[in-house]
Amino acid sequence: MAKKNKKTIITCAITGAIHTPTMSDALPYTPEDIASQAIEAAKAGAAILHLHARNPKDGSVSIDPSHFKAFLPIIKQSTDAVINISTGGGLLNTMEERITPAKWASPEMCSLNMGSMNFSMHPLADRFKEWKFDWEEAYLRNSENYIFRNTFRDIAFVAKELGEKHNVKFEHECYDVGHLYNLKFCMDTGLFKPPLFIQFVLGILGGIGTDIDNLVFMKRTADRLFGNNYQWSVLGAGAAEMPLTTTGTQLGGNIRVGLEDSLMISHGKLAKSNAELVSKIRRIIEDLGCEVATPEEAREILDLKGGHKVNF
Ligand code: KMH
Ligand code: ZN
Repeated sequence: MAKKNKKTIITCAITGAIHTPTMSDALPYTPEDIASQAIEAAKAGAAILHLHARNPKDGSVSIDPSHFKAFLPIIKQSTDAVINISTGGGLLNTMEERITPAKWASPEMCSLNMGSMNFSMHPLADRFKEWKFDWEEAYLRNSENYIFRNTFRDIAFVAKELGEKHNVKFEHECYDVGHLYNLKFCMDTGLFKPPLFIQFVLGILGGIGTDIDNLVFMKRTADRLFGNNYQWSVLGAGAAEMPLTTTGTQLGGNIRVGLEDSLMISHGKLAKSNAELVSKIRRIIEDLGCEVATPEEAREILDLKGGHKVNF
């Protein structure tokens, strides 16, 4: 059981690059919707906001800094939450392109994916017959042939461009146990300093599955590799979102929810918003005797240096 009074950091991943507008009317893709859902999620208890951008005309995945510029200042004005910008990009982007928004924004935090892998959403395409926008079906089907490229050289490049030059803290996204060993290797070569913030990502097609055994295996492996030098969080893709984040809380971890990772509030029922997902897990966390960390507490837990100057 989780220790009483342990503060749990909630990350909310607002829109991502997996789901498409046809799948849920709640998925935000205009700057106004991304901003208002992010602000509401922060009010509901999210200390970290993990953000991708989309093209406001059709909801397609965008790494154009102007699309980030359209919502980041609005979010910053209304919340103190830690802004975390994705470096995941879309299916066709190079690593250089993927870090363009973060290089411009210089946020406190960015995602950093810790290994190359298949990363596919193609089975989702068979669930829909009609599409809101033309790009959606091909985007999903093409992911069947997609390699999510995150080589050691790519990782070192991001560490230099964002970590070293912009003092960005990373959310190290680990989709399988091998990614923890990649991270350990990189840490030993001096790329990253503790405390690390590791996101265990379970349930992506191409990564480790959502079994509780796998979460325990990831945590035990990370304990062995990083000892006290890390903080961990867990996300479960799709239907596993609430069950796995509940288990993660019980194991003493931090958690991530949001429409990027799951569109469902409960089995078969679409969530109305990111804030609804945050509110639900917040209630569960509090029922388990834990407290939700404020943004300031999250900064302290993750050793985010004060005085970081963002560029938005
Ligand atoms: N949607 C997550 C499973 C990133 O933004 O860098 C993967 C992700 C990647 O969050
Ligand atoms: Zn993401």
